[in-house]
Amino acid sequence: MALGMLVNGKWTTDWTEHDEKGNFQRMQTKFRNTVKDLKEDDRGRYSLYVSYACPWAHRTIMTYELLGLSGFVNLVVVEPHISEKGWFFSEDFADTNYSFSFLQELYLKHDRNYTGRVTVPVLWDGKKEKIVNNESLEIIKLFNGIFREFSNKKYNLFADKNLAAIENEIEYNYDAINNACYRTGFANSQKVYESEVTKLFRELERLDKKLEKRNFLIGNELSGADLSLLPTLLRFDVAYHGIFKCNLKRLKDFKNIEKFKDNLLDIPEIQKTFKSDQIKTLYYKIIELNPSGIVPLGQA
Ligand SMILES: N[C@@H](CCC(=O)N[C@@H](CS)C(=O)NCC(=O)O)C(=O)O
Repeated sequence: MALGMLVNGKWTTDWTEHDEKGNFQRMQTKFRNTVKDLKEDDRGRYSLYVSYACPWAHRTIMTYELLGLSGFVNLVVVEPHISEKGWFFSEDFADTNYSFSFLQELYLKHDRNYTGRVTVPVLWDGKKEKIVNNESLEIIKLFNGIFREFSNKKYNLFADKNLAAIENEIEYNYDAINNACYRTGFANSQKVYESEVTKLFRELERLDKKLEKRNFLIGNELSGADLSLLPTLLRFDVAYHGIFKCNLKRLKDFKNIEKFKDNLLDIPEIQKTFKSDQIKTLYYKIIELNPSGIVPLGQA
């Protein structure tokens, strides 16, 4: 199964995210709007469409849970793997807003001539019936920002005093680790793969050293920087080590990273979002990488 996208409202699988040298280049998300004011009346107006398996969506789910937004924003979860027509719903993973069968229907409800990828996460405005935003980092900032008034205010993931440091850390780790795993896994040539995997493990060594004497990436408290990195760490031994060939070592071999990951997983709101079976299913059903679609039984 090749990943598809919508072109002028029609589904096509005839596209690629690779350049001519075999490098993986992720297409930018299209919806980058914001929510300008929010009232008690807006309870139930917005929905967050996610997959527990997707690392970018996972950041938004963790933020949603940590801030206790479940009474205010609906959570809609897709099946944990991508069909020929993209993300889909089922009886167990139902679209509680429109009973759609495919996520692409939501994008088409926003714009019936939409051109672009059909990705999660999506923040949906059920009143205007429009997509607000489909970029994970912007969604978590909206949750921690304007939605904060309706949250439990237990965490401030983007504290003003640390904002620049948090943003820099997220940007650095995105390129060095989060997306580096994808560049390794989707490399289309031996040369690109070897170069990417080597760079990735160099960055993991650096991270392991950095975490030697600290529990959080920035300051002494949980921040958006930790939440942005964690989904990749949680997928590493479960999926990336095998399917993406990120296998110079296991993540377990990096003692400080492992401790950092385990400490974060001890937070109950984070623990409940970690669904390793759904993660394995998503990645091992990428037919381009695993033609049989067989999902391994073991845990790494
Ligand atoms: N930059 C986006 C990336 C989102 C993304 O790539 N999501 C993937 C799942 S891990 C997706 O929905 N892929 C489906 C597709 O491309 O067809 C974000 O951070 O929100």
